[in-house]
Amino acid sequence: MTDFATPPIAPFAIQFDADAARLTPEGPTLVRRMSALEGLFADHQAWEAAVADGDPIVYSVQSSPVPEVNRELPQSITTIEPGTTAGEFWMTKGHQHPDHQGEIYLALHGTGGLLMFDGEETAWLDMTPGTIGYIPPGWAHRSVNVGDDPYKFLAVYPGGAGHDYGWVLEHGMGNRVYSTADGHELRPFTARA
Ligand code: PAN
Ligand code: ZN
Repeated sequence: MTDFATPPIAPFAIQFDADAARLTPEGPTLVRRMSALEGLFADHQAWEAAVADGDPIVYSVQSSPVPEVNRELPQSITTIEPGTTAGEFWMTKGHQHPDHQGEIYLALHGTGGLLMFDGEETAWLDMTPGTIGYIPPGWAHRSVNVGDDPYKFLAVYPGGAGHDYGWVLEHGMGNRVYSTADGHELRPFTARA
């Protein structure tokens, strides 16, 4: 067998229940409430009001037990609750992988979108069940729930890629995603007010 500096984990099976949007065996689950999204919505006062009004869960991420280390390939299922803050759809924080590596998302439930930004150009993919969104190396990425139901997707990513959230706070994502009478609309990024 190849001599790795850090020995890989042993082969094992993961049960993927698409209906329940669950991976078994389960690894850690991360819950992000509104207070964790400071500085991300355009309307800071509306964000503060939502934190004061029960600090709702915006999204959760359930992982399999594959570790986030170099050469391993972890998976997770993210569930974004439906909602808006001053018209801006609820979303993930968004991040850049410091070690620029690609990632795939498979949409499972609901109606979402995958917003990507490489520092100059923005890309948007509509995500409905069955869509695989491909995130190329070097593109920061954020998921947005643009529907009335929870939006759920599976992510598979290189374990050593890392997650840089500061990059998105500093550079934004190129666009913001707002609710409109007949769906959603992307508007140019504005710093928060
Ligand atoms: C995803 C994301 C997950 C939560 O697993 O980490 O959807 O989004 P934030 O990490 O931006 O809070 C992924 O892209 N992993 O690399
Ligand atoms: Zn990622």
